[in-house]
This record gives sequence, structure tokens and C-alpha cells, in this order.
Amino acid sequence: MKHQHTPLNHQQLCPNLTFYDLYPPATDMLAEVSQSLSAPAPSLHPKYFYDEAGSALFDRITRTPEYYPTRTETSLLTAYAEEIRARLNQPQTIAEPGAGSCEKVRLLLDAWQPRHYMPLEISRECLLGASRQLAQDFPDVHISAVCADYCQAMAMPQALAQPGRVVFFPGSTIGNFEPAARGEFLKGLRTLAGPGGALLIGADLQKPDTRLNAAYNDAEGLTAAFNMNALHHLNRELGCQFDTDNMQHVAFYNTARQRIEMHLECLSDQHIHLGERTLTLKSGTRIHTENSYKFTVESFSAELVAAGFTPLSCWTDPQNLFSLHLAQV
Ligand code: AVJ
Repeated sequence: MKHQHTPLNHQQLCPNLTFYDLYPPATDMLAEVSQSLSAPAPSLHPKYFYDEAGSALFDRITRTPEYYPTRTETSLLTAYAEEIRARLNQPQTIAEPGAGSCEKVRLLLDAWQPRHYMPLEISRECLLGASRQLAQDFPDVHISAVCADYCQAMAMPQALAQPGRVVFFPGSTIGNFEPAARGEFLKGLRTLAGPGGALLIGADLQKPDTRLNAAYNDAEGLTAAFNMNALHHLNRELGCQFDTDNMQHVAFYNTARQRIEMHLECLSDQHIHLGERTLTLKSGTRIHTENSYKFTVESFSAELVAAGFTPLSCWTDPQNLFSLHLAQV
């Protein structure tokens, strides 16, 4: 039979799994990294943490005694899953942008038994693996896996246009967005939820510096290794030749800006290879690798309102470490 050249953009992989490929455009990593490292204030996008080693390190960070967000959010989801389900009148579709390994949603799939789950993930490999496993473990849930950049996801395939989705955005990933971009992103989530839909989102809370600083400087050094891994990633993918023995993890809470900042500081001059050219980063230079904004219940609710949501409820733990917000479109 003749080979077909028309792109196959959706595929039935198992009885309860459909895979939609929106072909997220490949980014020019060399161009992107060259530009951000050459800027007056050198930086790297936090996405560069997450190669295979980085994702494994993040997973270990979530189990350190210092890093409270993940376990606190999980305890909130466990405690309030039923209540949330009742508030939403038995939601039938969950959409999750940046679903990754689809681990957290299992709790909701167990508790809510919805008909549909729609993970959106840019990494095709990651999405395929996770959604296949999930389809086996939840035979009664139809999974529409969408390979897309979640900023692209608003142009959803027509076949997926069931309104009234519950968008699930856990982990305080929202804290990685700059205040200006955050509003636009929340509006995008509102579009994804659609008329009659809702948003269930985790937001880390402001608290005394000591607690925050400890969470990003764990005693085992896993956060330091996670931060440094961005450079190992660039060395491997682009041949940058960072001398990581002479780079140092720096993380601190910037109280005025209500954010954790992570940097990698050069302890010697670094001569970085970027394609054909070499860039020198002087000893003492800091590469800014991440911001993780912290909120109050009131400040985050106000942002939800500004993005066009109606807050329904917010749950926090007894120590006020983390918040889980439910809002309606
Ligand atoms: C995945 C963005 C929520 O900001 O706490 C953990 C990433 N960075 N330790 C966070 C992270 C350093 C994490 N988020």
C-alpha cells in the first residue's frame, strides 16, 4: 500500500485512549539559550531543569522533609476531593495542562470517577507513556491525550470540544509565571475550561523566610543538584562546556517581590560554547534560573477574579503552608 503523507493527528491507541497530536513546534534551543545567557542579566528558562535526570531529582525533592508543597497539596486533595466533587456537581471531564507523568490526577480519578480525562503535555514520549499506563489502570475513564504546548492548547481539536471541563493545575506551577504573564495564562485556563467549567489550582503561600529558604536549600543538596542539572542538560544537548564544579546553587526568598529566586553563580570565569561562538561569563555572574512566586489566599483569589473566574472555595492546611483554590468560569 502507498505511504500516506497526510499527517495522522489522532490515533486510537487502546479502547479508552485517543492520542491527539497538535505537533508542538520545536523550539530552537541554541538560539533561545544564546539569547538568554547573553542578556545583561543572564537567565535560563526553568523548563531546562526537566530532562530525565531533572525530573527524577524533582521527584526526590518532593519527598525531602524541607519541601512541604507537594505533600501538603496532596493532603488537601485527599481530604477535600469529595467536597470538591459535590461543589462541582459530579464533574465529568478533567483537563490538565502540563500533565507530565499524570500522577496527581489519579487521586481525583479515584475519587470522582469522571468519564473523561484530558492531559495536555508537550513531551510526546512522556505523554504516551503516562497516558497508556493510566488507560490500563482506569478502564472506565476515556483519556484524550493531547500533545501540545499548553500555550497552544486553546486551539483544541473540534472532537475535544466538550464544554464544562474542570481544569486541574496543581503544584503551584502558576508561581513560575511572572505577574504580568500570569493573568494572561489564567485567562487561557478559563478558555480551556470553557463555559460552565471550573479551575482547581494549587498556589504556594507566603510564610516566614526561614521556612521558604529551607525548602529551596534542602540539607541533602537535591535542590542544588536539580538547579545545576540545567547546566548538565545544556552541556549534553548543546556542548556548552559549563564547568559545573565552579558553579554554585543560590536560592533565597526575595521578600519585596514575594518570590523564591534560584540562580547559578559562576565561581570562576566560564567560557561557554554556544554553537560557533564563545561567551564568557565572569566569575561572580549569576544566571537566574527560576522564580517561584508565593501568594496569599486573598491575593491569589483577586488574580482569579481579574482573569474572569468566580472563586468558589479555598482550602488551606492548618499551618497555612499551601492553598487549593476552586473557581468557576
Ligand atoms: C514545580 C515550579 C512548583 O517552584 O517549588 C522546586 C520547582 N524548584 N524546587 C517550585 C522547584 C526548586 C517548583 N515548581
